[in-house]
Amino acid sequence: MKLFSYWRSSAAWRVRIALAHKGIPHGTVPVHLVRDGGQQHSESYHEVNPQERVPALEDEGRVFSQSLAIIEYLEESHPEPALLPVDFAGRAIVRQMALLVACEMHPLQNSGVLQYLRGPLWLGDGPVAEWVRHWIALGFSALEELARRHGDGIHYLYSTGVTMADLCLVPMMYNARRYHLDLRPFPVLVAVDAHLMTLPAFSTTRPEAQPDAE
Ligand SMILES: N[C@@H](CCC(=O)N[C@@H](CS)C(=O)NCC(=O)O)C(=O)O
Repeated sequence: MKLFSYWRSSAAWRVRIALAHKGIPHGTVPVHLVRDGGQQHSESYHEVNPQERVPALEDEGRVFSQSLAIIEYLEESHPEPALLPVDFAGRAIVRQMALLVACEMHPLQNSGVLQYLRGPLWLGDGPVAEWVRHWIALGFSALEELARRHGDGIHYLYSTGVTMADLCLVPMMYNARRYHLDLRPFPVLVAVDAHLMTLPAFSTTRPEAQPDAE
């Protein structure tokens, strides 16, 4: 298995955590999202992922993109340890939380989106950072409430074990800190993030521990 990744990509970090959590051996191919005008736009990477984004996972000659689709693929091909609960309702709640982060929050701060704000829309660094903080805060408000309803309030977003939702939370918390979001309104998320970062699957895959980290 081969993961196309960028050290600071939160979508790629989700997949790195899933691979580590399940103990799946793999190689990593760094794709620098800034250097050379963005290596994701190179001809060779376009062959890997026509969407020109990371992550992508190559397994037995097939390539998959979209972090949550990759994680579901890993879940089905390597069921243990599971990242989804056994009951249907539990699975729906975990996917609800994961999708809230991956589909509602993350796309608004993707590097391509921020470049568009800075470039054609002429926004400076200050307003761009404010844009990122605004959308993270809005998403976190809902996630904090969901975590209170469905989690143990201190260790995990859902129930009493690591799920796909936790894989989405930790990289988003990293982004929130990168953009200096005030995290005081989200004490449950802060506690869960702190606990998850004590687990090797999360800590060993953090951006700074990547071979391509700058
Ligand atoms: N929904 C996608 C998001 C992928 C994505 O936006 N990746 C970013 C890095 S976190 C990227 O490759 N950006 C490069 C670009 O927009 O040119 C997923 O979950 O995999």
